[in-house]
Amino acid sequence: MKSQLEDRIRERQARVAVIGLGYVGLPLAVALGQAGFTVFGYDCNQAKVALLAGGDSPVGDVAAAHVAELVSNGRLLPTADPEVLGQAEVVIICVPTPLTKRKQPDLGHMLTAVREIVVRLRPGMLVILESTTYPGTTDEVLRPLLEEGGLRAGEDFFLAFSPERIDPANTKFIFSNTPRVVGGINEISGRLAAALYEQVTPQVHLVSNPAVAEMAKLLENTFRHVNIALVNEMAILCRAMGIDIWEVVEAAATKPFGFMPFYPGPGVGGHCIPIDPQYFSWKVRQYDHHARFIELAAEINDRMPYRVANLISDALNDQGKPLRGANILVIGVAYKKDVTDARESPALKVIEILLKKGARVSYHDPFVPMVSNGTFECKSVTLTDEVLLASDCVVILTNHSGLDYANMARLSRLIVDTRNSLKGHKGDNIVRI
Ligand code: SAJ
Repeated sequence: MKSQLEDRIRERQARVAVIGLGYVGLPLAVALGQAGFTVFGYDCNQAKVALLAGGDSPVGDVAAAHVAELVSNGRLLPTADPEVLGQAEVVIICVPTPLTKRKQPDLGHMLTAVREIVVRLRPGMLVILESTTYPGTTDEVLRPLLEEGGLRAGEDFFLAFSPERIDPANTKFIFSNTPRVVGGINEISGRLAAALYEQVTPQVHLVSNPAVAEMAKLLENTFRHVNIALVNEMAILCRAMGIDIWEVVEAAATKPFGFMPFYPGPGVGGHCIPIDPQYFSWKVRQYDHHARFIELAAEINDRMPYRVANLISDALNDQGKPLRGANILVIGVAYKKDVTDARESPALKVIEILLKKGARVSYHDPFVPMVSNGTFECKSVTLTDEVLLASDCVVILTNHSGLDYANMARLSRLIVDTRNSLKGHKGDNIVRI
């Protein structure tokens, strides 16, 4: 049965609503608008909606010019009014799925979105969840909630899951050239969701149900989480043995098959890698299993900020200086290079630890003008020779492009490099992770 909705999707006439216009939802909304769809961009954040309606972009990887063009030609309609959901034929949920303080899945944003959909759900609508979550969420949580209005999933309306694969600041792999995985609760749901993504991505990989798609996403990110932990542990062991881990990884990476380089760092930040694997380990415990790899990896990655603080303390000690009262200049607080996001950044943990030990900490990050994590709040300082010379220790936590690392190596009394930004530089003042 070729549903009317499938025709409208393939003709790009279907009205689409995207819920959540962050680093996942906005690139999707822009891609759909550029493909010719009319897109309601719904976000509860009025300030963000106003910014978008003014033709600006709150997401670094989305050009304001693209937003402005779509808003002016009526393809993208930013709004904070959930009523628009009732006018859509396809609704895509792209809201955050963080962890609670007890490291358990927090589906609050998603459940709010579902409640706003269910009261406006009409026969023939397609609902797609993109937010990363544990296997079973679409079928066991979304489906019954959406059916509370009396419509039957898979028959009266359609339901699927398709994980986002946005890699912030990645200019090589972007929305329009990254394949999609799609899983519907039944054949028609999968086919409709696949038809939608076929309009905006090069390859759609249709799987048999939402749980496979949910699990594929968790495998993707757990793969990174575990391998980052492996190389962090290797770094600790190599340091104990006086071996340069960076040289080791570079050498191993010459193998053209069966190896993928990961690099040590001050810990794992962002809203995905430190979080998504915890969704999986939480779920498997319901089956009396323990995802030991994930839990061990989290333990290793979570310890890295403390190891960096100890590295700084030991390096100062070698110069006869206590950490207490030392002037520490942090270079980079974003969770990874060339992004403006400091959420879950390990740099915030390192700063918190140093402050608790009595150090005086300032930071420079051209991408992040101010940070606060509840225990401290500070603004980025201008990076000058004077600031470098006045620091007892400079510590590189995020290896942003465009910074003058050679000058830092030259002027710093002591510099701790957790990102190999000083590769090729030598000096007794340089300490590497
Ligand atoms: N990190 C390391 N060593 C590494 C790689 C990363 O310490 O070798 C650290 C980074 O500095 C950062 C954290 O891990 O603090 C996460 O970095 P990331 O690039 O792995 O993760 P995200 O959250 O920026 O983006 C990832 C995507 N990244 C890649 O595929 C390269 C992808 O997994 C997902 O599309 C995205 O998460 C998501 O939204 O799930």
